[in-house]
Amino acid sequence: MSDGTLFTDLKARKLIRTIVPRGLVRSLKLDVKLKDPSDARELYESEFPWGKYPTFVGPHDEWTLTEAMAIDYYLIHLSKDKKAITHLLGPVGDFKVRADILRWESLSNSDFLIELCKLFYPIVGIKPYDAAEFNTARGNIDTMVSLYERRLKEQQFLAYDYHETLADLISASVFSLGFISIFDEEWRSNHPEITKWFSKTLKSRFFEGEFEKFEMCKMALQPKK
Ligand SMILES: N[C@@H](CCC(=O)N[C@@H](CS)C(=O)NCC(=O)O)C(=O)O
Repeated sequence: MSDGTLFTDLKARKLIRTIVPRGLVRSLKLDVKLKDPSDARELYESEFPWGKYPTFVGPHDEWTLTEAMAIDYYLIHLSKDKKAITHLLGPVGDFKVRADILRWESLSNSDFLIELCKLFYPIVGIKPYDAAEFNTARGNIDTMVSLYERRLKEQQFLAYDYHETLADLISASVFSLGFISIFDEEWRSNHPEITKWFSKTLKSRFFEGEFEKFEMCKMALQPKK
């Protein structure tokens, strides 16, 4: 009996919040099935009417989970590798580090990704271009980028100086959307700490199968007007 099913994006739709859970299932060798929601429409409609990814169904279908951060947390605890658990979630009892991990996870998974999508969608033509909205989002991104930058000038990774944690995995997966679209060569030369951190984090063993062929944009892509 498997430990459950992760409903994730198996069709390369660039659904950012699905990257980390998939990487965790692979790298931690979890006994969790991976399924695309399009292969389980009825179940998805009855159990997950909000229709977002990722979602998780426990063994025997007796319980479900939504929200990427909660799913990541649960998947990590399915691992038998105790060292990997503290590596990703912080040392047991160190509430300061653990709170900091949650802080960066949340900023990246919510505010930062939402603003980034306001730039990305008109670039790929998913949403119409609105100059005021685009410029506001650009300003918000710059403000939030400065928070990551300030932290990464002080230490190698966001929440822990010595190695990546779940905070870095979630944040780097969100930044990947920026690096394929707007964080171009010029931006990268102005943000060396973030670029170095991103390249290092992408090589994390917990991203198994996710970023093998990743390419950053040369020039920032422009919105379709
Ligand atoms: N609050 C949810 C948001 C999930 C979410 O919006 N996922 C996006 C992918 S990153 C999605 O399902 N998009 C497809 C859609 O909205 O149809 C979480 O943190 O997991």
